[in-house]
Amino acid sequence: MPTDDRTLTREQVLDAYRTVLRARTLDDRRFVLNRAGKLAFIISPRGHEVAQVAAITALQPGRDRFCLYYRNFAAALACGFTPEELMLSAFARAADPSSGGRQTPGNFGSRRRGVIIGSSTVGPQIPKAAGIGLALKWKGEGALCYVSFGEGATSQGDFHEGLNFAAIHRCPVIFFCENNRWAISVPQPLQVAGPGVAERAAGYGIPGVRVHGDDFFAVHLAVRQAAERARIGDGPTLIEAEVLRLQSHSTDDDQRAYRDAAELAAEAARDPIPRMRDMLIQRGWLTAEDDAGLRAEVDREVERATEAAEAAADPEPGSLGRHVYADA
Ligand SMILES: Cc1ncc(C[n+]2csc(CCOP(=O)(O)OP(=O)(O)O)c2C)c(N)n1
Repeated sequence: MPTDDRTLTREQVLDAYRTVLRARTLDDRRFVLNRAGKLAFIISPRGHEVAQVAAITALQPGRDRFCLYYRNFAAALACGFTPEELMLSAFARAADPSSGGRQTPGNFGSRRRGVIIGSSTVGPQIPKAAGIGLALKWKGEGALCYVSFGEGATSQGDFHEGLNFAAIHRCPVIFFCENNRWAISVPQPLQVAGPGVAERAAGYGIPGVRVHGDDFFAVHLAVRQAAERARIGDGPTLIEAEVLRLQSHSTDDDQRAYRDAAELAAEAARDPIPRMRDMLIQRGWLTAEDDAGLRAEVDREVERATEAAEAAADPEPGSLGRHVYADA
């Protein structure tokens, strides 16, 4: 796969790396808070971060629309959510911008960033993105809709309906599958028939691309090319990024119960973040001292975000029915 040096500056790639570090550091902190009984439930992006940030870096938050899924913590940061906002959501505080503390953390929503809130159900964001894509095509502004999901979601009817509709109407949509090979405890061969996800694009007559999700430039290039096609009216693309699930499905799961210990150890040794750091060092874009400095800055940022979110107010109990029942 060619790299994509021509379109990204050193600053943009370092900025992306900072976002990746933010996602990981926030995730580590959320785990500690969960174990301390302060956060009820979290879903980790661990292993997916580089792919998520590389993809969003090829798009235009504020112009494009984003239908993210619950594992898209790093993607949400790349779309412009701040660490404090994501912590407000984790603590279910009133100031959480996604839902005012009402939704499961991981259902990201922000009107000004074009992030369209979803639900925890697997798959419905996919046909929704196809419809949004059609609306964007009618508006003729050259914007596109990006939608992400796991490989397990590709066995849902929603996936097939969404791809079919977007392909027929040549909607400007990027279907981005983060394939970590597990749908909770169900491995890919028991969930996805056929050789993989990218091949499914052929059934709808659209391009299907498979990329290594730990290769920042490869993911970025695949998404940029899909975006170029979408913006000139060439329709949707399906991208399958191969990623690692370095954590259990959620804090309510323990993957050691159903995954081989040797496989887990081998995957842990292939963590994409050190790989991205080494790539930056090899290019002369980062030194080990820069890296340490950056990590210390991100640690402080996450510390501040945690303190602010923990101290923030809960939603008013009297507002419990808001957005659920019509206001009297
Ligand atoms: C329609 C529906 N079925 C089942 C579930 C329970 N569930 C939540 S996440 C999940 C696994 C999805 O796996 P995948 O799409 O591969 O994404 P991943 O979580 O691995 O990133 C399942 C079965 C759900 N939320 N919605």
